[in-house]
Amino acid sequence: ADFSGTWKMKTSENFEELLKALGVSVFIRKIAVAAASRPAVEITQQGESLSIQTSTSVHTTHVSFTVGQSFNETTVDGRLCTSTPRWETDSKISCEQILQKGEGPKTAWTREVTNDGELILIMSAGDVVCTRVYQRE
Ligand code: R13
Repeated sequence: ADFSGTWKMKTSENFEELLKALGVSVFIRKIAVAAASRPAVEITQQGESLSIQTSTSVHTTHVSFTVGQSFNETTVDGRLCTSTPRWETDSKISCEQILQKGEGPKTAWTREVTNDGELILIMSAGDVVCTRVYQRE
């Protein structure tokens, strides 16, 4: 599947609950939630290699990885982890995260491009699931 493009968020569910499950304090959470309501997501892809930049006014992340190969990233609350992305279907990447230090709820994400051209990002922490839907700009 083709994940590349500039994506605009359409809907988001449970993002604040996700941060709460990760132990982010209410003050910081409100800042993060406000910023995360208007992200700019830019994805480039060459075969199995993806580069994803997620920008907001207060916080920007950039990851590059090849599906099937572990890489370092940070969890959404900013903790260093080792991530292992794999194809769940030919249009869905599923990625488990293992914290490099300390303990916390189990975290993971999936990204899927649907038949109607939407990008669905699912992030989880323990049993809390956050779903964010994007459309190409
Ligand atoms: C700030 C510092 C505190 C921590 C944090 C976490 C997340 C975010 C901001 C912050 C934001 C995340 C946006 C995520 C998106 C994901 C996506 C707790 C480290 C800077 C407040 C804004 C947009 O859609 O892929």
